[in-house]
Amino acid sequence: MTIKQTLSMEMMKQDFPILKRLINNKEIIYLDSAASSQKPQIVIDTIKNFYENTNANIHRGVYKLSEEATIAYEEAHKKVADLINANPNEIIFTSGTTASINLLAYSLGKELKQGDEIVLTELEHHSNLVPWQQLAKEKKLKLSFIKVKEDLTLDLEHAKQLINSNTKIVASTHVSNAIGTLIPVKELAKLAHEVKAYYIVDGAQSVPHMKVDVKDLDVDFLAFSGHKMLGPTGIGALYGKRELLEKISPFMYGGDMISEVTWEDSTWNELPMKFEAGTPNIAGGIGFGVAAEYLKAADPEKIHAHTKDLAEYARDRLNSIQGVTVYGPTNSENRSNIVSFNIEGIHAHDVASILDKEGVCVRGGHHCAMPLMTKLNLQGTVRASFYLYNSYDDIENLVLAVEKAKQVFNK
Ligand code: C6P
Repeated sequence: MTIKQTLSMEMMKQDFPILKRLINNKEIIYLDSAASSQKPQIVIDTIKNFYENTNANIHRGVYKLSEEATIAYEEAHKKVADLINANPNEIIFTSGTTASINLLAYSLGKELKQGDEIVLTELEHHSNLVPWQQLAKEKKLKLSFIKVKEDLTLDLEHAKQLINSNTKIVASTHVSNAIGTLIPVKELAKLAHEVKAYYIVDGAQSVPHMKVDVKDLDVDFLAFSGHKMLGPTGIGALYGKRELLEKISPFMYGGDMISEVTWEDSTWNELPMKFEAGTPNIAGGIGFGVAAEYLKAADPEKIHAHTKDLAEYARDRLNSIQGVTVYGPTNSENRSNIVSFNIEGIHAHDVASILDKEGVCVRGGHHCAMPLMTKLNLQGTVRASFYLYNSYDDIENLVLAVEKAKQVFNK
């Protein structure tokens, strides 16, 4: 099976077998791709085919199966690199965004000393907050947060005040998974580099949805997850500029990441193996590569335009329902594919459960962004997130399900 070029978004849905399934005799309206996306047939087939025809460990055997597995795994790095305009040796396969950020907190953390500063934003997912928070506690570093303004966009003036000559790391998400705000990462990269700090981007919600060019954005590190971008679970990537990956310490020690080992000491393998200790998720990596290739063929700019159109339409439709509050930046330019909302008087979890009965899959809760929810004085929100297989019909179903939830709760 080959990847189709320039797919129309409507045709795309046919590539996702799970979307043909009926639950309670209803078509699945899948609006939770920010949590995890569905997988196209070609990714599913690639993984099955690997286990049926190629399965062997990589970088070890001299026999045919191992050679083929090694080539496919290395090609997968190239496919993922191509999607973000990186070089294949700048792509480290990890188990996902969380693992990539923890790797950085460990490896960069070794360079930091008491009094150094880390700057994050108030929009971070726990994965890009807790590793830095714990590092700061351990090493007595100063941790500060760039504020979110009233209009729910990032306060760049505040960023300028916080980032100073003691700042060693600036880390931000690219898109808020909780309220959908787009972050001006190019500007933050400039501010970080002016003081010679590293700039790290959590791309979990951007790489699946838009053109992310690491050279153009000039980010030092970018973390993202395969399962949110049509790939399998348990695989993701850390991009790092080559000279930085060469400089920093490995995170895990063991097989495959070494060059030479004596009883006393060891030297490290070349990139990306230096950071890929042990037998990796080979089938997952190969599936991830095919997912990246599929996304590139579908065109990230078109995906962004499509999902943003859907999100804007959903906002309008939801805003027209009495008792519904939609959150997110007031200016559409700063919004993405994510629409967060509440129905007055109904807990987000209850809304999500009723929507489920109508076949509509959404997430309700704090979205792993508890400090942000506290700041916004919210217990949680209902979140609909759109992807390339969604359509305007899905939004009409969402709206009907929201009306139903209001009826059930007499609102
Ligand atoms: N957000 C959501 O429903 P992992 O779990 O490692 O693949 O991704 C973590 C992560 C990091 N950063 C951002 C911005 C994210 O959105 C996520 C995952 C999911 O919003 C699950 S909490």
